[in-house]
Amino acid sequence: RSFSTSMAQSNISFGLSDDQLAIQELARKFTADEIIPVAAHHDRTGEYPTEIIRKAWELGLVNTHIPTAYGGTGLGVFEASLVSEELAYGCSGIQTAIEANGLAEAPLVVAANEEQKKKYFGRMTEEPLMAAYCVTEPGAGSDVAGLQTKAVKKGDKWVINGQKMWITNGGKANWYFVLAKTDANARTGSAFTGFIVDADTPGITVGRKEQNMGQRASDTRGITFEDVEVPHENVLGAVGQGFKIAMGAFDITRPLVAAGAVGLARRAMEEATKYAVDRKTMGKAIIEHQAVLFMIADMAIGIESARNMVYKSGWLKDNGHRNTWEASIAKALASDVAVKSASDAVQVFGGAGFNTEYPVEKLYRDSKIFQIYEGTSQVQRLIIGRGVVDRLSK
Ligand code: CS8
Ligand code: FAD
Repeated sequence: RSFSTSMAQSNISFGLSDDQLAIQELARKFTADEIIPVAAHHDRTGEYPTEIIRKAWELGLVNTHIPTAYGGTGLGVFEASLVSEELAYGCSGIQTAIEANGLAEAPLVVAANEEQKKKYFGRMTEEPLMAAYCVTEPGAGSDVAGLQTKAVKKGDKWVINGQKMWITNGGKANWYFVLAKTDANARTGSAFTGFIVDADTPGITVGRKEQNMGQRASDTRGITFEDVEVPHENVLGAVGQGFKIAMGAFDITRPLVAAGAVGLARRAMEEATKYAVDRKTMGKAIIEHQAVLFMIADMAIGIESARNMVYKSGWLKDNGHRNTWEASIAKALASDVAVKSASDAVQVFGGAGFNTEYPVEKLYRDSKIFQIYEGTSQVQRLIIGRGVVDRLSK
């Protein structure tokens, strides 16, 4: 049997182009010069990394999804994943603060009209501003369909009432993407509407910065909306399309959150390997004890596999294919790899792993959130499992 296309001629490639290598190198150098030296400080103090974000913004490492027509770098999900992995290698808290802009912008990539793009993307590329994605509420996180924030139409305005919780960049954002219920009787796919809301609109109250276990440089807050008036022109897509727009945004950002988890895992592997080469017990370097070497090998297995899923899910999206299933696989796998690799890195360091003078306890604390935000590991498995059933029933 003969095939019309050989593997060499097909469009599958595991090599990065010169441009992709240059983007990766830019992000790697920025991380080494600007993030790694101050990551422990931001972790200890919880100080927001304003200056680092400004420098990253100047280099085009922030707002990577904004098309060139609006002053952005117009990177694909694939290229953006190269940036996320590098930034998270330095500090996944700082990377999360940066990537949360991309998350707020993703619903606009999915559904904004020309005027909205000019106004809100334009703003983000003119100044180093932040934005936030407001979906989760105190009573509904995994169950987005259960959220209670409501928007009611009054004349040519919408009035929003409700509470959002755990919002990254909540206290720093210039504008928010807000998902609110607009039709109590409709089915999920048409019951919600997405709005762009300027952060200085009267009726918005931003809560205190939450004290989190890890990623402490990132700013996480509750936000209350009380009779917040939003002009109809700030409705994203059509009224009733909000749930699908909010989910469509995850198709762009879950591969990038997964890339961040890969970056953290790679840092854990490298720190653990360097330590294991130096540290001696029972007459040899601990890396020569197979029990230790195998922990490092497992980290490499996880990192390589997870990165390949990041690349595949990004590539699918950039080439116009639905990638929801692959994005969930990438997110679930990479999060588990990050948590396991960070935990094992602490193990390799022994007592020093438990101490704040050494780098791996931060990785351990930072890693856990990857299994929770952007959809918990259980929610990813729900999407993946449903996908398996759907595929088999076709
Ligand atoms: O509720 C869904 C879910 O994904 N839950 C998890 C929520 C989540 O991930 N939250 C993260 C918040 S943001 C965050 O944490 C930021 S972290 C900090 C920043 C980091 C840096 C980036 C669910 C559980 C998967 C599904 O819910 P259901 O209620 O079961 O709805 P469905 O029946 O699946 O879907 C309803 C309709 O929507 C359509 N749909 C679903 N997914 C998609 C996508 N694209 C387009 N449309 C979609 N991906 C679905 O087809 C249904 O449409 P119908 O017309 O009704 O058939
Ligand atoms: P719950 O939904 O109450 O889940 C509790 C537990 O039950 C979890 O283990 C979950 O997996 C499990 N569970 C729930 N439902 C099911 C099910 N059907 N099957 C199996 N298991 C299930 N949200 C935003 O909108 N914007 C942000 O910028 C943002 N940033 C965040 C930053 C941080 C630091 C944190 C902590 C959260 C952030 N979130 C944000 C919210 C985050 O997405 C939610 O916390 C997450 O989706 C889980 O929701 P929940 O906390 O309500 O947990």
